[in-house]
Amino acid sequence: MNEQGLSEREIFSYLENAKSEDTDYYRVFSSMCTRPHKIAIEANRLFIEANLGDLGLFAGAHKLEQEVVRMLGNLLHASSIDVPSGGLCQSSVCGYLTTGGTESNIQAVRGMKNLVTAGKKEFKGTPNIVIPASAHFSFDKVADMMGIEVRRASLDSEFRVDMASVEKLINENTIGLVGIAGNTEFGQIDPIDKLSEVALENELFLHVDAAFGGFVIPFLEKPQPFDFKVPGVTSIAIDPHKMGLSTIPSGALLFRSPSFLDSLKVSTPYLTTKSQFTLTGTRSGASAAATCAVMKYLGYEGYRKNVQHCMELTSKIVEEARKLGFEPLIEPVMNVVALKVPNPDLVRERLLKKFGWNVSITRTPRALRLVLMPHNSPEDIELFLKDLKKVTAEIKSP
Ligand code: 0PR
Repeated sequence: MNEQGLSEREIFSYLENAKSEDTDYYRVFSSMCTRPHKIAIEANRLFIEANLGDLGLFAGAHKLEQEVVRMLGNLLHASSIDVPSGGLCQSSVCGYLTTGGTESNIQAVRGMKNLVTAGKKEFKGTPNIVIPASAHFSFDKVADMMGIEVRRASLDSEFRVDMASVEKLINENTIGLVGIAGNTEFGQIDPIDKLSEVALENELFLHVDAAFGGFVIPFLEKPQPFDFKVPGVTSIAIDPHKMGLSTIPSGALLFRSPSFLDSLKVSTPYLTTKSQFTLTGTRSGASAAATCAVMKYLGYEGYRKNVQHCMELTSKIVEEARKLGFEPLIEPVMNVVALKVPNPDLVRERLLKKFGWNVSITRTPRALRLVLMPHNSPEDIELFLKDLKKVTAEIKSP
């Protein structure tokens, strides 16, 4: 730090300089985040100092958080849950706003572990969870932090978790299963109803990672079952800072039962509240305000239009890519496309270096991964495909 402060002009010129190195989401097909909605930005500013780590001081921001949990509960069919309202819960759902999918996934598994431990179950070895091989790398952090073995089930030819593989991996030390509703690389949805049957049969928890899909699937023409309507689902991660158009950091974790929140509690003797069930202490009230505002502003109709836009872009890119001879790995389920192109790593590099397109690559098999987000337009797709054609032709005959 410098001894004497800089002038406002100097600071902002310094900041502008740094900002010029950021992308503004133009030509970005690699991100699951997007520009926040203007309403979310305004609401965020209004609550910039609010700390949800000390609820007693920020009762207004806390009300907004509870309202978001209630609205998300409705979106995810929490009405089908039969738990008493009040206490830790908003109507029939319990949960809180996290920093994103990573924190939600960590806390969901921590809840499973604490509940099983409180039930005094004896383990013959390390407790484990069974997750799909396609799960987000946040579960590597779970494995690292929590003394839990993370067992990865293989995928079927459509990149959904293979149920036979899940059943084979379950043993007497298994505490829970994870299904993904909108996996990071392919946008595929695991068979949540089948996972639910197995979870109920074996008395296991079932966490659904809908960090990306939570704001997509309910607005598709034919939504697949993935939420609390499915009886075995015990928790859901859903991220407003992805397809929810809120500001970063905005995640949410919802539980079917208040016992989960209870199991996460630590006492906070000198705060305005007696206990805390969140992972982080100080939390952004601005994020709660932003999410609340954008959800109320857009409503179901607004999000439906948002998803429709992204799905139209998805259909367009698949249709046009096929004309160039590039097939998708699967028929897209949501706004994520993995295209089979020759030498995808080189194609990716050249698209970026020559034309400034940001795309990513799936792990296995390697394919060109495109996430079609609200910041993309039909014109972008046309330009992108022209450049893809040039780049792939060049690679074929250098
Ligand atoms: N679960 C799923 C299914 C996800 O796709 C992600 C993130 C997470 C959990 C973790 O969420 P947080 O990163 O909010 O903790 N998926 C994207 C990914 O890792 C996140 C992302 C977003 C990456 C924008 C890059 C980017 O520019 O690919």
